[in-house]
Amino acid sequence: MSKLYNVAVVGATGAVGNEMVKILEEREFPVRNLKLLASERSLGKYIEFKGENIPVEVLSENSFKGVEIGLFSAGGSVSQKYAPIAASDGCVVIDNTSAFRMEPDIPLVVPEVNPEEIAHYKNRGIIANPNCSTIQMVVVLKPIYDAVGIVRVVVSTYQAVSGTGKKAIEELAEQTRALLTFGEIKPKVYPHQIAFNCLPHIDVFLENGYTREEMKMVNETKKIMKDPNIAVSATTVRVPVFYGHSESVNVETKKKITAAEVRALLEKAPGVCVVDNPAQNEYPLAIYAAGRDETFVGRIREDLSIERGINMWIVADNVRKGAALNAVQIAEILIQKYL
Ligand code: 25A
Ligand code: L14
Repeated sequence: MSKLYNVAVVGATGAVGNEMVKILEEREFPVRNLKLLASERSLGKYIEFKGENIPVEVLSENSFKGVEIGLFSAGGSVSQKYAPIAASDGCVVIDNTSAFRMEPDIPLVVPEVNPEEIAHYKNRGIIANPNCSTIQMVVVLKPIYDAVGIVRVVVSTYQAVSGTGKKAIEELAEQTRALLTFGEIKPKVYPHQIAFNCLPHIDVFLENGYTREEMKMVNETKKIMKDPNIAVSATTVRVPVFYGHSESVNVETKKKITAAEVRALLEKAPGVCVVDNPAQNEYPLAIYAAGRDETFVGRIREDLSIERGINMWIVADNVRKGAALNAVQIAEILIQKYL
């Protein structure tokens, strides 16, 4: 019989943690024992895994004895504190927060792009899962980069509220209901009304005028693609969508490539699904990407304003490929090759 692993999900009752549990079951990850961890607020809750109701336990320093793989998604401060504790107990941490992503000795991995980096989990026992908007973009950029090189990327995002977690999903639903029934709304999670609105503001503003979400896209793209010379300019926008981030991406390539050539490249690319048939009104849409594993790309066309430019529309389920699925894919490679 093949080997089974003791797995812990930290933040199991959250939007991403819940999806991690589902994906472990769906993909038949070889789990011996599944430990569900969250804060005291979740005590008394159960989550179903393979037909069994598993009680949620309160995260503590002793949670990781005998655990081999820890999937973390409970926020940056939880990871800062508990990922090193887990690692010192011999648990390999796959961390969904931004806590460790830019640390040079911690691998930042998208399996379709840089799976070989997983080997460096040995440095600190931690592998970082990139930002959701970055993951879906680099999955599409990589084949283009390998074929013709990339000089510059200009991206604007249209991000779903599920990226912020459960409270934000509830906030969009409540505001929508209230506004349609002439009720009052009181923004809590976001600084302004999100229903029927777009907010050019994700994560906090930095001194350079960009948000931290925008700078994650800049810095993480360079690290994952292993090319500090790729210029990236990002504007990240929250839109009233529950699941699925959309992105308008403009790429300036080193060598000329046509739209047809890009389409042909992406049709063969792992994890990518080309949906590009404007004559039939077919292009990627968040409502169809939700619940799916692929990164969808369409509206592929040449940029008429420069010599070597391509425009695309890229959509993926931010909670799956953007977070939980990517983490489980990393875990799959980890056990196949290293554990
Ligand atoms: O701002 P931060 O700290 O960086 O956190 C960012 C948030 O983004 C989500 C996740 O939200 C996180 O809290 N997230 C993290 N990584 C992500 C990624 N890659 C990501 N989102 C997208 N992509 P979430 O609400 O979906 O999930 C939070 C989970 O973490 C557990 N948790 C929180 N603090 C913890 C902790 N676990 C251990 N120790 C801690 N200190 C959290 O469990 C959940 O599993 P919980 O028990 O705290 O919450 C269970 C339910 O309670 C509600 N709730 C949340 N906060 C409060 C609350 N109720 C009352 N008061 C609150 N303050 C939630 O609805 C939740 O369902
Ligand atoms: O850095 O609120 O992975 O949509 C990505 C989603 C931070 C929060 C990250 C959101 C998160 C963000």
